[in-house]
Amino acid sequence: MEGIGRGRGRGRDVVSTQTPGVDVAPKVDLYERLVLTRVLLEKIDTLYRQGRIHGPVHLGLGQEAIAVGVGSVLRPDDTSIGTYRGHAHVLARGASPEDILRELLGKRGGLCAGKGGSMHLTSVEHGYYGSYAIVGAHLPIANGLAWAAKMRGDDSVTVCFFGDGAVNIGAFHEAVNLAAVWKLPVVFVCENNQYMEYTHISRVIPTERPLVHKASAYGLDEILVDGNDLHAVREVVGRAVELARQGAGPALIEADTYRLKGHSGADGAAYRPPDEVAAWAEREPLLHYRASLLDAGVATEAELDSVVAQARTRMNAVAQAVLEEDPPDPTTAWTDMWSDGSSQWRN
Ligand SMILES: Cc1ncc(C[n+]2csc(CCOP(=O)(O)OP(=O)(O)O)c2C)c(N)n1
Ligand SMILES: [Mg+2]
Repeated sequence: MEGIGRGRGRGRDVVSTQTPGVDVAPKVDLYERLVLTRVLLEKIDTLYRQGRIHGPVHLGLGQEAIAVGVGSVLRPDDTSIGTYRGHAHVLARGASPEDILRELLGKRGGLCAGKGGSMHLTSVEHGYYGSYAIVGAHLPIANGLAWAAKMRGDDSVTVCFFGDGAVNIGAFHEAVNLAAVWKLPVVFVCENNQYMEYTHISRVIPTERPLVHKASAYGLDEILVDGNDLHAVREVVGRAVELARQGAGPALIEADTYRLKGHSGADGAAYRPPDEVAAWAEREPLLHYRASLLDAGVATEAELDSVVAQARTRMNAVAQAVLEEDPPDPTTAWTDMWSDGSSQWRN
């Protein structure tokens, strides 16, 4: 697959795109962000297996370039929203690994005061409007964020992440249709990791591509990007965000990727053919970006190894410190049910 595809309608002509304003030169700081994301996810995996995290965790190991790439082209006043597979997405908006781990470990200093957990990461402070466990439910909410920006008259943009499984949900079609009709500044990013839970997409979607082949139904461009290529994600999403900012309306982007582990921590993913897993492992995003840095001569193997070692040391220290922190005070069980902090029933 080409790194970038863009065409209009069902013709699917693939032409390269250049994004004004997005510098796609390989950069060590972007590798640092990818590595930090990877080691955070690996740490979550370890803590889950140690029985320290209660409730399910859904890791985006192997999908990091999408969250990092999108985060790198957004402004602080832009908003984003996603699914239960949201650790990388909130980190990419500027939340700290400390506050993310606090939330997962049920500590009072967590992003949601330790009361939300892995599937509900939210940080309005960082423009991240939540992780949604009901597949497809947040696409209309993304429209609301984008509509609010339009009402305010500012030029902020909303990015909505979702999985390939969401394209079979009614709310997906309602949201994309309304966004197109109202020209909302929202960029829909489908992380096509080829599976919805334990089912390959070919068993439940009649077209080769879950998202791209639906774009023309809404008068939108067909945009396919290699979601394991950080350069390509930055270039393609950066362009869509810029167009939305200028008032050109929404975009649908399908980012091809693969999760390196199971659907959730409890899933060993034995249903996936070993040769498929091995082929995708060779294309995983950190190897890809590392190779581009070495090819461009901007860093040595030793320097990049040191980035990984430092990130691991930092994450070990963060986890150790957070594990010793206090859980939420039980009296806070009935606070923060509403945005004003209260829990009074209202109708
Ligand atoms: C409306 C709804 N139906 C079913 C489920 C159960 N469920 C949880 S995750 C999932 C698979 C979603 O797959 P996809 O959208 O591709 O996201 P991925 O997990 O691959 O990131 C399903 C069916 C749900 N949470 N919500
Ligand atoms: Mg999926």
